[in-house]
Amino acid sequence: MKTVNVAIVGATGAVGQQMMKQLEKRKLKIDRIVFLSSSRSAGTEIEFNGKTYTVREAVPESFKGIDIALFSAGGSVSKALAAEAVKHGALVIDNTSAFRMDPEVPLVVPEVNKEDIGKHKGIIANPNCSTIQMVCALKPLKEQFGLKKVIVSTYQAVSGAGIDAIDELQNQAADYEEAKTADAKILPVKSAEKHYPIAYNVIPQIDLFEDNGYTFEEMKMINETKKILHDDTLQVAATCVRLPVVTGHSESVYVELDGAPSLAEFRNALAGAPGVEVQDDPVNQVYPMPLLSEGLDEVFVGRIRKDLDNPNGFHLWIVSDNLVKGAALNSVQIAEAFVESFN
Ligand code: NAP
Ligand code: 3JM
Repeated sequence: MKTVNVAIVGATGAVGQQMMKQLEKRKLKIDRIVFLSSSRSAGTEIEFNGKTYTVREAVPESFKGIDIALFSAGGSVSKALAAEAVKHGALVIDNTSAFRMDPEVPLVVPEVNKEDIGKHKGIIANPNCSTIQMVCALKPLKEQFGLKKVIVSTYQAVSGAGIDAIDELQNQAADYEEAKTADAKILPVKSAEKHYPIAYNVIPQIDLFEDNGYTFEEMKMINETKKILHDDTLQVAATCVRLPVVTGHSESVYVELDGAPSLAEFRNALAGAPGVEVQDDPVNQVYPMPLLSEGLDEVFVGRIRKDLDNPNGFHLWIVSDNLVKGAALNSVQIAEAFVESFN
């Protein structure tokens, strides 16, 4: 495989740190790597592959000589700097929602729509974490049985909202009585008017509300799923909820298929899907959970059941590490596929 020069924008963040771990353990051959952040962390040192590197402030010139720029510093940073990176000849793999629905920008989960990488014009978008794990399971169902409708409720970890949200949960978690009056500044959304404690709580809001009553996180799941599966007619509804879990998003998903497979046929389709592992043995209490998925690459699927009323309906439970397959691993897989097949 060709050797590449890589930049990580947002290297000091929850996603950036996981990107470094993925690059350390996977197959992309790196010649030069630069670690970029805001001016706040510029000058601090980080370890990568046994060497010490100084974090630099991300500026347009940071991308000189860079082949692949992995962005995860928020949408405003991507909007300000992605075009600069492209101007310097880099391929941008963007982890934010800034460009995901841009028709010129492929939105890619390699196990699902790797071929879309070839359509890029300088930027490839990495989908939202909750979307990624869901489409990995939906793809084989769509291919084998046809997919008509998806209704999902998510149970999302605080690490999806960054390092400050992890700190907020851990600081509040010390005492139940204290949590009721806890100082909440980050969740549900830093920029929102009101904040609520997440310790000992469940918050049915991720990101800001849109005029239609859905949150932006819910609309991301709805629109991104249709784009990745190339199906505008697919019916999708989502309810996104934040839980006091550090890492690992869970999802309860109802699917309505065109066909009416047996439970065994449905399960086999999932078991054969790339990146998916079926963990489904209710008699022995085997099912996916966030604590068991932490640090792992797979999308875990369990609690597979036929709907009791609709022969075309099935229920499933999907869990994956939101910082691994939901963010860093997926971005690094896109980079690997790009270098291997599309460069
Ligand atoms: P985080 O832990 O809060 O880290 C934010 C990172 O962005 C830090 O490295 C920070 O640097 C850097 N940053 C902030 N402002 C910057 C600026 N003006 N210029 C350059 N760097 C800047 O957040 P995170 O969880 O890693 O998430 C970062 C972003 O990734 C999110 O906003 C979201 O858009 C995206 N994300 C995507 C997924 C996904 O599902 N694909 C999941 C989670 C997050 P300092 O250390 O200097 O502050
Ligand atoms: C901004 O769990 C989460 O909050 C989702 C991750 C996230 C995103 C995203 O990837 O969609 C956190 C903060 C964004 C965004 O819109 O880029």
